Amino acid sequence: MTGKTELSGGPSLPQERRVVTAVPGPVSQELMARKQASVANGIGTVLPVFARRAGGGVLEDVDGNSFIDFGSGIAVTSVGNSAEAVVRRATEQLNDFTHTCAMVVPYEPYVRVCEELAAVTPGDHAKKSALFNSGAEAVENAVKIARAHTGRQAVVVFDHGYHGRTNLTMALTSKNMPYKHSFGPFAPEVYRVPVAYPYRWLTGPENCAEEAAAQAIDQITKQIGPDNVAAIIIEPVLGEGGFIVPAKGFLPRIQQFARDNGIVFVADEIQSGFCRTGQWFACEDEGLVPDLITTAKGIAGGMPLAAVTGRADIMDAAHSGGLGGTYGGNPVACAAALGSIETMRELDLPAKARRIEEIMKPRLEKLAESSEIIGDVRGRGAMLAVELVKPGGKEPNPEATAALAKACHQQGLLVLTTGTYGNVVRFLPPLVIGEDLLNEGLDVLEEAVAGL
Ligand code: PLZ
Repeated sequence: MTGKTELSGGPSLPQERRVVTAVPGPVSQELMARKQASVANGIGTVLPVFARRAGGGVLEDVDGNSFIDFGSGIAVTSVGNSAEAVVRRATEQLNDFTHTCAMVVPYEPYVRVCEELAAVTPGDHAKKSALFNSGAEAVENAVKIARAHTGRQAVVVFDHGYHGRTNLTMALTSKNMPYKHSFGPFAPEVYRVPVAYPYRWLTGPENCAEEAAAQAIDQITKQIGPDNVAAIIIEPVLGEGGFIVPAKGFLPRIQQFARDNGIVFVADEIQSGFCRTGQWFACEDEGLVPDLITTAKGIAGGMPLAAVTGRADIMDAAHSGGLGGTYGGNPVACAAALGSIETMRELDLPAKARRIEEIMKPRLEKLAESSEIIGDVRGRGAMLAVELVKPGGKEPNPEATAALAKACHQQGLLVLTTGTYGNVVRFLPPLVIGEDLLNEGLDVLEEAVAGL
């Protein structure tokens, strides 16, 4: 159909769920034995099958099983695992050159990605960007830039926040297991304050935004002193913390406080950005224009690329030569990003994400009505989740969550869990997934919930 080879994960890959062996099958089991012998234990596995091809809405394993993909490699392959424009542009770039080091000899695709970032991120002020390899690296650099700009040191983050696994970003990340345990000491001058988590706010969701903002601002004021704060960093939808959508009004209040006190407001859109929530960036939902925005994951269709984008005067606070890295803004990754952004525009992926919500959310809500262990359904666009609790209350139910994920995996549906309490099943389908597959995935989920 497309002239692509058999092994391509592109459009030639059958868009179907197919379970032909036990999960994991024999070939995956053999590979797993080799993994255990040669790969460090610290590198975990969610679904113990080995990938052979992936694309559209499916992932095919080495035993010939085909899974409906509700994970997108953790919100990365929004355009699919081998989108045509990504493959074409990255291949052309591979043929031209793989690397010069952007700090040694620059190249046009790097500049073009920064121009695109200025165009697609919120706000029409003058913007600049710097490119890196991973989300954690982008967050670290946002902190460096904010410190250079303000001449201050303290960084404020939130309960349930996740920002990465490097030393500084471990300090910014809230959850001990598995991210921090035994890996300290952590970077200093990091302070954590409450976030407006409606489902678990003690006085109920109604006053959550106001009370949480008041508490956060009070703690910053009393415990740190706003004059000492370089940056406030928040995920507009908290990803690893459990797909928590802060109660409406919370984010604008925090941003206003930052503005009033000369603090750089950083939106970490590494998971929520690039069309995932039905808008180009999740912070647009409440009309926020962050000073800096960190992106990665969805930006480049699976190639490693990350960015800090923001107000030109803040971005320029770091001295010449003060930012960089050998591979940051690799030309092949930049070409892939241009293909990814082109695909997002051409296919109107924000609209696709909204359509996914339209299909999924009512079915998830109906499922929650019929099940006493689904306590909450939340999220926006194609960043949706259910929070599982013990019957009759709100006590987190990580056991049922793990069992549910496993039951889905056995039936050929790849889902991921998340959450501070390990009790959230999250849904992050590629935005290009077919509606039939989406519905079939929901069928599998419903049966799995019924069978718990
Ligand atoms: N900020 C908001 O979601 C990465 C983590 C997976 P890197 N989230 C997935 C895992 O278990 O390691 C993430 C994020 C937000 C920063 C990061 C970090 O991005 O590209 O993984 O470094």
